[in-house]
Amino acid sequence: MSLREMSGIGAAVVAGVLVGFSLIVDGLNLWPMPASVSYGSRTLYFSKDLQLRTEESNYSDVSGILKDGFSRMIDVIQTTHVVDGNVPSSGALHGLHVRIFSLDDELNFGTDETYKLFIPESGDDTYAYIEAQTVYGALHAFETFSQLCIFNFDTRIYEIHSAPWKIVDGPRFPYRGLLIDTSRHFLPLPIIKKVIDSMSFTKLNVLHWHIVDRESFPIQTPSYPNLWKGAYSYSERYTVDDAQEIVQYAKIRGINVLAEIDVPGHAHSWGFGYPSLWPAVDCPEPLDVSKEFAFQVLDGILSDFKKIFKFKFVHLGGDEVNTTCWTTTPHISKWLKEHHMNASDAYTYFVLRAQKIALSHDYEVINWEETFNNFGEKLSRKTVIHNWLGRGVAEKVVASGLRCIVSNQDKWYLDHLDATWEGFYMNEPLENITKPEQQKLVLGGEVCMWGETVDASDIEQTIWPRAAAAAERLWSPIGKLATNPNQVATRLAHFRCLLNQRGVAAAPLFGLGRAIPPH
Ligand code: CP6
Repeated sequence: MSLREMSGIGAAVVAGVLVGFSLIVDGLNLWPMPASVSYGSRTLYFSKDLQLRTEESNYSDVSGILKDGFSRMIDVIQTTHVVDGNVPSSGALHGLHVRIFSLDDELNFGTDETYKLFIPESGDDTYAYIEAQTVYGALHAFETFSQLCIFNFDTRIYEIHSAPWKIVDGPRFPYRGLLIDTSRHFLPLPIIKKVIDSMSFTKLNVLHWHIVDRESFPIQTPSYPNLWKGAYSYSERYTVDDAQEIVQYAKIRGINVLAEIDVPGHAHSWGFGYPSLWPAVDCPEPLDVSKEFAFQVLDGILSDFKKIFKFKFVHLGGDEVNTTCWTTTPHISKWLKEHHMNASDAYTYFVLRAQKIALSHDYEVINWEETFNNFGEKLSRKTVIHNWLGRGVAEKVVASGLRCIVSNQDKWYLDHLDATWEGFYMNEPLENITKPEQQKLVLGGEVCMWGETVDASDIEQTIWPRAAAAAERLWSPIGKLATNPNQVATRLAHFRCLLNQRGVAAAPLFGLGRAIPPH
């Protein structure tokens, strides 16, 4: 099948949804594909006023996460269409009955995200039934349910085809991330919120917020209030309240926020507020390893972060450290000699000391892979290594007993505009890792939207739909994943259109990053 034919089928499928053909109603249009799906051949109908029932739940929803999630789902399916038709007396769906076993709404790494969704064929008082350990599993069930709802333009009501549905689902990996970078380009809060919304549509669960880098320091840190003098401008900054708002906005959608502060490289902007952190004005990176003040500032930032970012991990970077400024700046080279260190010892010293500070604030640490490649055996055993440079790294990391997150740049870097969705789909985090105890150490993966070449104007269409391809890889069990990406092109094209309908500027599958399709 040629590319052109393929995109033609994508369009036909969308037309199928719009006019209510039964063409697409065989469960193929869920994204990501659930772990287990079965369905029948009956149709259910609903218009407005789907009810939420929660009796038999242990969870009491004082925080409103369930109720809000339910009304967001209703909004997302009803804002796209004017739903004003009458529901036939037979086959009416009245609502969703949700049963949640866990009492609390704590969200963190490893929170149970499994759910079961049963949609019966019909009865006197027909309710879909959701069971989940936590409210976050129930949110995933709502998302799956919303993807089964098909608007009928003739009757102007919603239909659910192929009932009864029985879906038993949960994630393949506990860590399913997306990196955004607010240092290279400032991203206004509404844009970050839109990214979070769209992540919830694909069941991604970690927003890796690369907040600070060499270009700008946009966040308020009360312990060292001059740091955000390194922002691009007075208004391009995040207050503590803004950051808390992001964390809360993400939390009620089941998404953790991983804060990154990348040291000792990638930290030029710290010195705009505190110039003594630079080795020299004309040689400003990495942070001055000889100064106690550098570690005091890091300690201050992490104590500020601990009040905002409740995820059990913090990311301390540690990549791309060029130590030239340490050896060429007289006071630092003197300090190195006094401490019997060469530049690479000093790099090790800085990263290990930064780790200790984070551990003292009760964070576990994620570091980029160079730290492992250079001095892996010295790292805290609580370290998670974040791969980016190459493939085959996860293998070595887990063989050494450390945990790993996979983001190899050849496949999962969204800033590589020529990286294709097929490449995103086919990137397998467990490649060459066969021992079950080592497989468990691969926490998951993350797609990275570095900020040098994107901003609020184009971040959405650069992320989507390619991030969705990775999201299925990270969610669906290996047996549900296509062995050839062509097998999922139509379903992904359909999901891409769904994103568009929900106001997400997801690019065409055969648009971004591709040469003009052949005729
Ligand atoms: N910024 C930081 C970056 C990158 C990294 N760290 C990066 C390097 C190479 C490519 C894309 C991004 N921009 N802090 C590497 C982890 Cl190709």
